[in-house]
Amino acid sequence: MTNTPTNSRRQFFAGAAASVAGLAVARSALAGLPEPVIQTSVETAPPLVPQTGRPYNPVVTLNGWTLPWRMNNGVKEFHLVAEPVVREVSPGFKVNMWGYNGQSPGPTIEVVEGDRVRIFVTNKLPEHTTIHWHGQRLPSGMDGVGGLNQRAIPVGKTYVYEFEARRPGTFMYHPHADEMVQMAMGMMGMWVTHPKAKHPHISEVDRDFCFLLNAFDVEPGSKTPKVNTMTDFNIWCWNSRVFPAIDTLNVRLNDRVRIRVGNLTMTNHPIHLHGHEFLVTGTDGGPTPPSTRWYEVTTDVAVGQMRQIELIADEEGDWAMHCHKSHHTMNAMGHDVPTMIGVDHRGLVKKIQKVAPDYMLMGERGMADMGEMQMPIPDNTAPMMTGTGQFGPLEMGGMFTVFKVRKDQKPGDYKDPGPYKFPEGTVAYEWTGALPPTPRPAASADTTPAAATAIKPTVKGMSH
Ligand SMILES: [Cu+2]
Repeated sequence: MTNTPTNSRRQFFAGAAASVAGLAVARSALAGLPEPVIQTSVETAPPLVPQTGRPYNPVVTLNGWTLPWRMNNGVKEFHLVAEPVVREVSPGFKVNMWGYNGQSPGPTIEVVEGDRVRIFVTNKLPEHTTIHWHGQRLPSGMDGVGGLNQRAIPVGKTYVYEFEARRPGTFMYHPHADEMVQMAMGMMGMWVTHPKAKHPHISEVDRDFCFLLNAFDVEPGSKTPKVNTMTDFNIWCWNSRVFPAIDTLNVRLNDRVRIRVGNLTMTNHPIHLHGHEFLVTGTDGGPTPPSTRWYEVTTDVAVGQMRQIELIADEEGDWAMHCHKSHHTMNAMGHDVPTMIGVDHRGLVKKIQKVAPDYMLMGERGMADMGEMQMPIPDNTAPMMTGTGQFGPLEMGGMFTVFKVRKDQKPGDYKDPGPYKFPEGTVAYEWTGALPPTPRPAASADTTPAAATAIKPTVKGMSH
């Protein structure tokens, strides 16, 4: 392939003063665009150790992968293909999405601060698209807002983005054309720019994980997300997967661990880790100055934000890591269900079953039965509360996984070590001694509704 002088390309992209020769060179360069790498596996790929370009310590994308590149005359060249894909959100639950290179989310792009990057984007969607490189410093014409910064990429065409990765940090990419539909269909990916040298605010870590928070609205039994949903999504994902299909984060005891999280849903997610405290070492704007950091166990990731957290994994065990909005750790659920706790339903079920033989009553003792019940659900639907641990059902779904800390996990080994072997005498246990008498109120509970006393404001000119 012909090496392209940077100057001619710059002129070509500027669209001004491009000589005929410059155009010819640019065209021949495009003719030799890198072969796209396609990945359809939902497995977490091992870290992609750089074979060319400057060295760095690669990240691991949960249930994802890093896009390989080629070096062309000192420029890192990537090829993204925007296309319809089928994503297995959990076993038995496949969703028609739009994504990149065989997956939603698309592959993670990893570069080094100061790298010159050229990204070819081929549009195989049924409509136009663009890519916005969320959070990057770059020339305005490379920012990817359709209509504002560039023409949208027509169906079947390939556009080229080219810029220098100017600052280290955690970034995202997503379309900025028919954005609501294209993001609702799963078009997004992560971008990590590693520091070019030791950075005073970026520590070297033993494990570096990343994933995106994303959400879909898929009606039970259907396969394609509803694209006009604004906030009422029902499938809460990490990298388009739900518990128990989100891979666990497996680390060695005393590892320094960094976890990078980006939020491309339409609501905030308080991300909570059990058993450890962490520092927020990076935000959308890059690494945080150490004087601004404090320890937390939950950090809120708002819409469009990125957060990097860091910790020393110094407590062995199986530790839950999840969004703390409890309805985000469930799969598709009907929420127009009345609260049944405490309702006396004796005799009711049989009466209803005379007209509706499949009728089941749920919730009179809470909803925990849902975790055990093999209730018939429509085909291609993730169970609402699921997953089984060594002690029974977890009754979880959605944005939940496990942070596994083991002293015998090998350095650099990301494989799931299996369930934690709890040392003798360290698990919550049943009290088998005598119980004190349980105090009960003398009379039955008062079920009279509390009298409501309302004081209506009197506003001149208003009547109720
Ligand atoms: Cu959440």
